[in-house]
Amino acid sequence: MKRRAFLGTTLAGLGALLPGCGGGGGGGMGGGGMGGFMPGLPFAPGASLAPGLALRDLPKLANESALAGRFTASLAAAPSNTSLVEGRTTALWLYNGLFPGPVVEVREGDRVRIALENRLPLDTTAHWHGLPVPADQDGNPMDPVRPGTTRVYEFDIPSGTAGTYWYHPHAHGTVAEQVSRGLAAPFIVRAANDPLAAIPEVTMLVTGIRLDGNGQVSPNGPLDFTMGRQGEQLLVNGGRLPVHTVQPGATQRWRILNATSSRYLRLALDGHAFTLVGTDGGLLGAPVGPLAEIVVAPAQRVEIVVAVTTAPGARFTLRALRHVSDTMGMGTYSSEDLLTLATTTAAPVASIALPATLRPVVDPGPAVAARRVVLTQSGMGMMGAMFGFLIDGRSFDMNRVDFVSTQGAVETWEIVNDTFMDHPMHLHGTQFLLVSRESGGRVTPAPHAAWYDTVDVPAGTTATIKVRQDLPGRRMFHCHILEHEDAGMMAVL
Ligand SMILES: [Cu+2]
Repeated sequence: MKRRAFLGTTLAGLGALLPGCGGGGGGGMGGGGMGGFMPGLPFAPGASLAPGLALRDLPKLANESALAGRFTASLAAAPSNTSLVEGRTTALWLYNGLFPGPVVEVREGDRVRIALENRLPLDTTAHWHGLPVPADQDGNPMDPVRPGTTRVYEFDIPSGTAGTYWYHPHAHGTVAEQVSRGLAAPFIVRAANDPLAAIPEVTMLVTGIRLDGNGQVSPNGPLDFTMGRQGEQLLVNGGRLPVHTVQPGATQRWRILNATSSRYLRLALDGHAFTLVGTDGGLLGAPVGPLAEIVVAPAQRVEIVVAVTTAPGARFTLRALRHVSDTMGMGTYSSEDLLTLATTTAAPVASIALPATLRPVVDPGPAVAARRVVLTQSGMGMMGAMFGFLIDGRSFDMNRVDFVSTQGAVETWEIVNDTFMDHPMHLHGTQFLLVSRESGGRVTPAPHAAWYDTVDVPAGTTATIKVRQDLPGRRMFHCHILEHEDAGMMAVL
């Protein structure tokens, strides 16, 4: 209560300072008054953004190694003129010319070697989001890959890390721009023994796109750097409102990745419930469900099992339901359709039963250290933002170390959000457990044990996590609203 009251006092009347912020009509904050961006695409969609095409199967990054246990590949990040809407080509930045980028698929125990060639006009890196790779191989902002150069990343995939990850640039100050222009792709680690191996699976990478009147990816403005990028249309595997067609009665495992810069995905599928089987760091101890909806914060992933209706020739909509991500309603996103699930007219197939247990999620044991990290806001932020968002009162400086942990030591972190916005906080180098949440003085234990690398910390609340870094080196801790990260909401562990 105290925190909310404080926020209310601090922020009273702010709405009057923001031009065009009338409370977000049908299209949320992306509408007309926000610097001329259209809430929808400005042209009759042709080419690849036409709605209603079949859900694309994302191409895999080819393994150039013939040796068992080796994954060797090449990525080039480069400008690419791509036909997204009719009558225009859109200047994107892509991995290997693909929108979205190719899926890296490896197995536990593999030795990975990926060469990244930077053909962009600015620094980039490849960050292997969520994977426990050595600090100097993790695409930190301190290790930029300069334009015209190639950097080889090399790391092992430990056993027990099977799960759904992703990769994206982490060059400081331009992450939001690089991702919004197309640089993001899934990274899937397969287990030697997957308890769900019998269930057909689909990877769904959710990204956002916002084009200006010339069909170009519109740059972020002050409002975007304050609230996160506004007014994007959601795409699944690079397609708009794609149709995913399955046989009636099918059981499917969906790996859903939130690769948008700032959009909370509150997912619901008409006529169906979800069974949650995995989070950022892989499978849960046991299936959780049925769930009518599930929130996937920016950068998070979920693995869900969907028991598709036995009705033939039916259609259902997967939606990102209305979500409010701040205490003033500025970051209000109205419900948006994501995808159509359609059943064929064939006879129903037999459903596949889920096992009662999946794999042990082992608590790392009692904490030997406790840390309290406070998120606050200041006046005028960087990049023209109306607020700066700070971690322990500081803005990012890559030459400073903000926190020191002991390698191998279990810690609890209380992450206190004293700002008016929700922040999905991401820690590099490891996965952690959510212990509890506190809101208005009430503590709620985590409903089940699950591995995360990104935890949402809603405005005015506290999230407590339990974490252990097994590898030494400098790790990033930051908000995964990419505009906040670029504007300095990042610290060095
Ligand atoms: Cu944030």
